[in-house]
This record gives sequence, C-alpha cells and structure tokens, in this order.
Amino acid sequence: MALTVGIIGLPQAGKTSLFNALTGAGAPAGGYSTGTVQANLAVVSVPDERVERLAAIFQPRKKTLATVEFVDVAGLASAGAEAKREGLSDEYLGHIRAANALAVIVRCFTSASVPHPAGSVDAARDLSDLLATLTLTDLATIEGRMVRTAKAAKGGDKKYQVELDLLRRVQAELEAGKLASELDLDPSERATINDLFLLTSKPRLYVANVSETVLADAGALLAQLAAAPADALPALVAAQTGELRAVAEVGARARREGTQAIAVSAKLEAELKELPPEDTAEYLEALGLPQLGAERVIQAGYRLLNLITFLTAGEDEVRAWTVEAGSRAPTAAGKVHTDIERGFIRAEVTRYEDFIAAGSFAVARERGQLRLEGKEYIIQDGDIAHFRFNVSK
Ligand SMILES: Nc1nc2c(ncn2[C@@H]2O[C@H](COP(=O)(O)OP(=O)(O)OP(=O)(O)O)[C@@H](O)[C@H]2O)c(=O)[nH]1
Ligand SMILES: [Mg+2]
Repeated sequence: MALTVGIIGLPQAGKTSLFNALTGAGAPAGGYSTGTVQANLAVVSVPDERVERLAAIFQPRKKTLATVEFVDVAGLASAGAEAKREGLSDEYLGHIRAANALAVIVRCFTSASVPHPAGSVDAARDLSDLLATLTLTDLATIEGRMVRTAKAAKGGDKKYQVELDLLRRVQAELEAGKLASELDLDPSERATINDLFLLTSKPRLYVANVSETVLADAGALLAQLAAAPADALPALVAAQTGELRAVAEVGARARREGTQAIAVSAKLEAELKELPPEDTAEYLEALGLPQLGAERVIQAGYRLLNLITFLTAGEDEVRAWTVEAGSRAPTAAGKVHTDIERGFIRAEVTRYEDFIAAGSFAVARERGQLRLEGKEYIIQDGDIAHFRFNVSK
C-alpha cells in the first residue's frame, strides 16, 4: 500500500514549504497562487535505522525503504471565496480525494513580510474555516448521493430507504458542525459512509507551522497538551501567549478530535533539507530538536493510520514493508507478492532486536528466537519475516 498524504491549508500557511521540507523537491514557495490548481507530488522514503543495520549485516544487492507519497495542492486560495459557498472544485478535489490521510497545516508563525489572507494570525479561526470548507464539500457529496438513492428507493427496495435515512441523518449532523470522523455509526453505516470518501472522515494530522525560535517550546507544549487531562486543556491554552497560544489552540483541537498535532518550522526545515545531512544534525542539536519535522510528520502519519513496518532480509534485498497493525501473516506476505499470500504455508519470524543480538538467523534459531508461525499469526512491528509458500496447485 502506498501511503498518500495530502497537504492542505489556507493560503500562505506554508503548505509548499512543508512539502519541500518533506521531500527536498524544491517546489517554488511564496506568493498567492494564480488560480490554476497545480499540484506538487513527490514520493519520499521513510527513514528506518533497522533497514540500515540489516543492510550492513547482509550487504544485499538492494536496499528498499517504505515510501510515502505527498501531495501539495495550490489553489485553495482561489477556491477560497467560492468554496465557502459550495465546497471545493472538482479539480482541487481530484488531488486530495485519493489521499489516505490529510496533513492540515495551520499558520502559527508571525511575519511582517508574509501577509495573512485574513489580516491576522488566528489558528483556531483558520482551522475552523478550513474544516468548514471541507464539510461543505462533504455536504455536496452527500446531497449528490441522496438524489441517486432517492431515485433508487422509489423502486421499493428497503435497502435504499435505509441508506436514504442514514444520509439524511449524516447531513443533519454535518450541518450542525460535526465532522464525518466524529459521527457515531455502526459498522454497516460506517461502510456506507466510507464509500463516499468524505474529506472530513479522512484521518487528519494537524501541523502547527511556527517560527524557528519557538519550535522546541512548541513541541514540548504539544506533548504536554497530549498528556494533560481533558478538563485541564482550557487553562493550559489560556496560559499561552503569542505563537504558543496558536500552537495550543491547534493542540487542544487535536485532543478534542482524538487526533495528533505536531509542530514544524516549515520554512527553516525546507532550508535544512538542502544542506548535507552532516550539517543538518548540527543544526538540529543547536535548535534542541531530536529529528527533522519531515520525520515527525511521517511517524505521526504512521501512528494516525495505524500502520506498522515489518522487514525482510537476505543477500538479495533488505526491505521495509508497510501493513496495517493487526494484519495476519498471509496479508503481510501478500505485500511481498500476491502468489505468496495465495500459496502461504507459514512464516519464519524473528524479532529485529533478537536478530541484532544474535547476529545471524542460525544463532537466533539456536536460541529459539526463529519462530514458525501460521495463518493466524498477527504480524508485529519490527518482525523480520521469511515466508514459505507453494503455488503449484
Ligand atoms: N517566517 C516564516 N515564514 C514562513 C514559514 N513557513 C512559510 N513561510 C513563508 O510564507 C510564505 C508562504 O509559504 P508557502 O509554503 O508558499 O505557503 P503555501 O501554503 O504553499 O501558500 P499557497 O500555495 O500560496 O497557498 C513563503 O514566503 C514562505 O517562505 C515559517 O515557518 N516562518
Ligand atoms: Mg503553495
């Protein structure tokens, strides 16, 4: 599964800068967009130290990291006024409908040289505006489906009447300000609604774009907000001033919605991305940051989507693979090849840490750490797997 993350946000929030920080693609940032809906697309390898260490041991011919695709869409600027009335244009939507998750970038930085389209920096307002635009788009989608379902219901099939009732209920809830991700639906209702690919039902990651001077504090504040009891949030937000107040608003909203928020300094990190990696480490240390924002975005995306990584290792190739947490061994095998899923016999599994401590599969086997697992085994993050299969039948 290629994980695709759509970067969205109000005009001048720093979408293209974040895209560049993530991808190093050097797309032109700055300036209001011209009205054409032009998208920047790039595929990024997910940094994984385990792959590097395994590659050092196996010296494989090929080393392959998991990848994430990022899409940066310009044009929300021009869509803005119109979108307020009728949701986003089809062209704009085409670029983000297919995304598995949205990275919603919210401007927190203040800068005299970068005008805010609304005249002032207000993260809570911007986030509400943006989500309202997405909701309007979803309402248009729902209305479109209602017309078709209502027609079908005339034929007398109960199923369509049930669907129509559900659509009406969801419509009323979205109109009352709820997001599709917050609806209380049973599994079959959820399946019907998932069919609509509503924007507000996509997993969302909130990205607070801050000045480099507050980056470290913003990260600490978001961690504090994520851990605080819910009733302590308002006081924690109220205690902040300046950019950190904006960050706190973003963090508190993420908490209320049960999603994640991270802080980046998109402009700075886009610039860092252009330096040689040795120099980047020095800068990060000076800024008091453990890792680049790009890596934090990717990791948060994995957590958000409930994805894990398993590994395959040998002389041919060392490779990281992405699966949903909770997947069984044959599903994981199917990532490698559909034939392996079809003819799955068993998986030989070693934990990455055990393998590194043992130094080889042979020693791991002697220690009883190379396990034989069957069809029911649930693959774990950091499993090194070798699949046995037979497709002769
Ligand atoms: N001071 C400061 N400026 C920033 C930051 N992030 C982005 N900018 C600047 O803000 C301007 C807009 O950034 P972009 O990344 O182009 O924003 P965008 O959301 O892609 O804008 P549109 O595509 O026009 O909607 C650029 O001049 C950036 O250099 C930041 O963290 N701090
Ligand atoms: Mg842009």
